[in-house]
Amino acid sequence: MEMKKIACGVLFAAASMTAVMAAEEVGAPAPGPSSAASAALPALGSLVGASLVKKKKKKEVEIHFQKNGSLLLEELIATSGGKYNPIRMFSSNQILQATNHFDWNYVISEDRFVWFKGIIENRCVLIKKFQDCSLFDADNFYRDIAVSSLMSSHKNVLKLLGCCLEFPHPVLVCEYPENGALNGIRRAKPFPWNVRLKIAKEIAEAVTYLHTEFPRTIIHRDLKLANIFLDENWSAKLSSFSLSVLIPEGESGVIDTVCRTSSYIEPDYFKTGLVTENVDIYSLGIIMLILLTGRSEYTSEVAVYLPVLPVYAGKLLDQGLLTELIDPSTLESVNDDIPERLRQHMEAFIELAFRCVRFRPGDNVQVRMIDIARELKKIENHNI
Ligand SMILES: *[C@@H]1O[C@H](CO)[C@@H](O)[C@H](O)[C@H]1NC(C)=O
Ligand SMILES: CC(=O)N[C@H]1CO[C@H](CO)[C@@H](O)[C@@H]1O
Repeated sequence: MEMKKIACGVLFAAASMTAVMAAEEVGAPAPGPSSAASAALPALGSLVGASLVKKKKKKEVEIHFQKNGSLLLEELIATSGGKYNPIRMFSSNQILQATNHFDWNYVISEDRFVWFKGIIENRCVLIKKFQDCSLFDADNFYRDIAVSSLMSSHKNVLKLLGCCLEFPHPVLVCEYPENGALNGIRRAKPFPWNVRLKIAKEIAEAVTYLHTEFPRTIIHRDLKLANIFLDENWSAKLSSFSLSVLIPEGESGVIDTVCRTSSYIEPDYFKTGLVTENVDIYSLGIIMLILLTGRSEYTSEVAVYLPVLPVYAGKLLDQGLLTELIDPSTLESVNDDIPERLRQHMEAFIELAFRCVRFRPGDNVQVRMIDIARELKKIENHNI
């Protein structure tokens, strides 16, 4: 509580200072004690048209900054309970320069956001700009920044370096993941089974942290390949917290709008709007099935909201057709039988994925993300 007061105090002080400065620039009398403003007036009289336009633009930028800054602060306080790190602010000039004015040649990935590769201060960065905003209201933008910042200390989260609030919508600046987004990469570079297993484990660990480490449980709600990046060492980096939801204290879920943003949507949430940890667990199960099978392209609109992949995988598995289920590029050679050890790992992995999507009838045991992370680690350590 004390933290909150102090933080707000600082912000209000900063905001009223900016207000005074903005008023000076257009020559309007500043509210309150006006000695500074009137001292600035004679100088304004001699300004030429061009620089007035420039100043006006500067004023707009400052107003964006001010309003949006206070929204960000509110979001930070809400998500962190008051204990948050300062967020570095980049200027719109830095962003425009780094991306050559949001040049499409700099784009490395795109869905609801456009991700630009840029260089700021001799360092490669990933710059994230929101594109289709119909799904989002202002809270979503600031939540992304606030939760990314909270999560940035985790080694499997795409680190937020800072943001820019001088555009109509915030722009995020993140560390640059050398191997790009997982959705783009799969087709370009097939990667082996152990990497896939590691990605699943690392994402489960990052989400466990999200669910358990903060004053209130936070649900990501948008786990999908497009929101997972890979660094130069193929470490998974979770990103994009704009749809994340805070669960009220003492509750296990909260009703919210159903965001039809992915094919990984948990059926109960889809029906009722109830967001619980299961929403993330389900999506992780789908991600695991995709990693295993290499299949994720849903083409039909209908299929998107049905658990197609679990049903499909279940059928093949019931017929003992593991070889047909798995992505051939996980194996050394297509003709090889799966070695016994590998087969065991894959079966344990798929069993776990089914627990996440709760596909097996009668299997009602509630799992938590931390259990999934532990099981994946066991498989990775050949400890099954
Ligand atoms: C990748 O691994 C190498 C060797 O362990 C390490 O020096 C480097 O910092 C790692 N890169 C990243 C981005 O973590
Ligand atoms: C996301 C968001 O709320 N952005 C706002 C930042 O501030 C400007 C100016 O006040 C608004 O127009 C944007 O909508």
